[in-house]
Amino acid sequence: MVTFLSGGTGTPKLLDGAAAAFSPDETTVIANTGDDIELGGLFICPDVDTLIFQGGGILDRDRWWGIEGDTTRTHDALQDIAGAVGLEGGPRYLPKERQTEGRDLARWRRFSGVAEFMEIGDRDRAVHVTRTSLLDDGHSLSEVTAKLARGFGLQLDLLPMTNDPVSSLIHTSDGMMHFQEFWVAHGGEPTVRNVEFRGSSDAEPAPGVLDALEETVVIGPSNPVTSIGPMLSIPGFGAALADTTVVVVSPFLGADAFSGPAGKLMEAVNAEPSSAGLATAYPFADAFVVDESDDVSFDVPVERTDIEIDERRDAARVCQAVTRAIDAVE
Ligand code: FO1
Repeated sequence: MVTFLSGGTGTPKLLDGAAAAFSPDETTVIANTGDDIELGGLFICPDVDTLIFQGGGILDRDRWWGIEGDTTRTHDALQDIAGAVGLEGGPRYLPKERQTEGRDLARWRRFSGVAEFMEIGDRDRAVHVTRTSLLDDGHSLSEVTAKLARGFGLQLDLLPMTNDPVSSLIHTSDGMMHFQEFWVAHGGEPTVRNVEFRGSSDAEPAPGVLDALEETVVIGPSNPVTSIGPMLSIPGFGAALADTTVVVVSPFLGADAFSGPAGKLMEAVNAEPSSAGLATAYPFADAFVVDESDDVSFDVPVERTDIEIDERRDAARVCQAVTRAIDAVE
């Protein structure tokens, strides 16, 4: 049995090759929900959805989010209406008092849908309508995720990290903003001062998460700060990782991260923005997989391979290195 911790791009890419090394029936994936967002009343789980669409074979693999070939008629209509009524585009964070009203899960990540600042495809939106309606009907995020995963034909078990509101808020030189505001609306440009996972101290791991963390854990090449950081901020999560075998796949090729703002965010939390910083981010790691050109050293076993993942065979190669790293520890 193996458990992967996943954000929205790096680890899903690795999972493309996981079946070559781990049986899907014996694989659990715990997904980050810190960058979930409520937009125009719809609850959106970008990392969970990437994993669902990937497992269902319909992921837009150029962008690594959304559904391949999806249309954007509703999204385009929202821009047209906003223009017609004279409302400029851009994120509209709802007033402070509205952030803690209504659906708990949306605390501190609740945005107006006027001129929708994220592009939501039409079929993608249907998933959000379904998820939001099931949540309003009293189902937990775990239950909804399991239903969707089954419906889309996933073989592995997919768990959200928590059923509680944990919101990744980026404190920048331009003020505090939700992760999606920082990343999508501002292109990850503002200078980051601090990263906060609001709500995490009151959050609990979702059902099944602590059991899954008793198995061998693989932290894929995801952003240590905003993809894995929200998980580590939940009480009990880090302690569980300290008690099991953890193999970390580096998301860094030298000082360059594979995707997203990992390097910049590492610096903001005072960790070196390279593989060397992973020892700070993941003090419980028992082994690392790094690029063959990376001369980083750790005081635990290190496996080296070409860790760049463009195709399934690359992912399979990195997964083979993960199995060697597990063997070196267990
Ligand atoms: N990323 C973008 O850069 N622009 C978008 O308009 C956008 C829309 C979007 C809609 C649904 C979804 O599930 C993901 C979406 N993403 C978009 C990706 C997302 O912002 C991040 O890449 C993940 O949250 C990071 O894992």
